Amino acid sequence: MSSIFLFFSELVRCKSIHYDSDLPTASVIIIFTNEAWTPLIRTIWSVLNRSPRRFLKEIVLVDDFSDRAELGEKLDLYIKYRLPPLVKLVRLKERHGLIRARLQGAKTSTGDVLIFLDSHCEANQLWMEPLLQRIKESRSAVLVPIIDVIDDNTLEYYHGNGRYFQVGGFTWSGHFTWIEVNEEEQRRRGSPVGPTRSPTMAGGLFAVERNYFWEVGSYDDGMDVWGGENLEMSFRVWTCGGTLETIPCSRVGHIFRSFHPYTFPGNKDTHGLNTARMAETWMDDYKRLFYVYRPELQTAEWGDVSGRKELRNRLRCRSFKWYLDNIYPQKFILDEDSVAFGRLRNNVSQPHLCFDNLQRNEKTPYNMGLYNCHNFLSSSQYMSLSKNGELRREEMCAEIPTYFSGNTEKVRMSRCHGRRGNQEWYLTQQGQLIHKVTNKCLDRADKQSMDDVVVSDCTNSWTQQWWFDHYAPL
Ligand code: UD2
Ligand code: MN
Repeated sequence: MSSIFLFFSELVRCKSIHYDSDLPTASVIIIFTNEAWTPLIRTIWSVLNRSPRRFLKEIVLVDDFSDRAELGEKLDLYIKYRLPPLVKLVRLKERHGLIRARLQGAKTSTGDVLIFLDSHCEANQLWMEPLLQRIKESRSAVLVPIIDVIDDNTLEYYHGNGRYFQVGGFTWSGHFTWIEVNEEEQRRRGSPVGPTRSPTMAGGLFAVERNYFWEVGSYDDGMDVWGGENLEMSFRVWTCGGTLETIPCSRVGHIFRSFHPYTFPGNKDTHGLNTARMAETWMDDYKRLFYVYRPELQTAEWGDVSGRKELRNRLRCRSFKWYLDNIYPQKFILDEDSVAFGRLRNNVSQPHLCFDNLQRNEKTPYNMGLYNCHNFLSSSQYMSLSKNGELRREEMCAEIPTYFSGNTEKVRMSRCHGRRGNQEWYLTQQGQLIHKVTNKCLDRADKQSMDDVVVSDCTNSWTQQWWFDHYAPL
């Protein structure tokens, strides 16, 4: 009942917003390689049907060298006989990947605003006006709609509850994540449907003023096929004077797929290589944390980024530290927001055992493990004791179930909630790590490599002495 009410009220709120009659025009750029016929056609028709003609200057389709038969002559004929002349098609003569395909689309476009879409989307009602209106007010705002889910099996459009949405974050491994809108931003934006600042964007669906797109450095054309360009653009826009915002009244559905329906020429890890280019250019010293997760990329062949660094200097962009402090202050910095970090080791007997996530999936809660200490600091053994007393990894914090009554209990890693409680620990001079609420100590006990780590009653035992690699100066 209440969610229906909320959905209704957000919808009404969005529909009651006034949009100017003289908004800038838009070129909608849809890139594809070997897209299936029906989602591509669905994307095109949803844009045609749901965008006011006076603002829709053109739709630019960019074929990134597809070889599916139906995308050849059949598509040419469909465009010629079934679609209005404002739909244009550019065919690339070799496979360029989505980054250079979008660059080609942008070069071809003549509208005031560029709106990029993936080739398996459905633009919803009133999707375009809120984007154009905001760009009219702020030409350096790069905008993303709310991305609704289209089921990849049934192709059904899920509308969500109409109110709740997340914005973009990132992991130190260089991946995009969805995060909550923090409280400060909820206050700053004023209305639940107001433009909401987002630290990063997913990448596929966004609007940008055409000249600003070029001014702020378009894309890194040294990036291949897929991946990484979204964080690159996010960090670049924020640090070089623009903003990145989610516009809640603009909604576009997207088919999220669990595989890539296209090849990666040369079987390259393009996401990794592109992200290394991004880290080298934009992350300053913080690239050290990216390389903790991706050590092999430090020496990989990600090519020359001097041109991108020159761009960064020319635009006098701010530092990555500025970005972290001002745009993503809630982001946990493993080695800066901590009183101690590194491997967390018990030395009582050989082999030394270290905390290790044992490659367990960190998206859901898991038990913390122990493993022989590596002779370097690998991501699987990286632990931090945060300034708020969390014993944590990037997003997951150690806790002990509150129903704990016996002598020993496993250490559970759950999403950090930032409210201390059962996620609060402290370190003693003797190296004990004590869980505050239960007053129990981390204990190696009789455990071996690959076992789960436990807490038990505090004693003077050496099995309860733990050492971090690094301690912050007091
Ligand atoms: C997400 C983005 C996607 C892109 C990617 C990171 C959303 C909804 N999607 O992955 O746009 O930013 O993250 O790079 O935010 N394509 C080509 N040539 C290629 C590969 C892909 O033209 O070599 C096209 C493809 O047909 C599609 C678009 O690029 O239209 C994005 O590819 P995707 O849908 O496989 O990426 P996705 O949604 O998993
Ligand atoms: Mn996609």
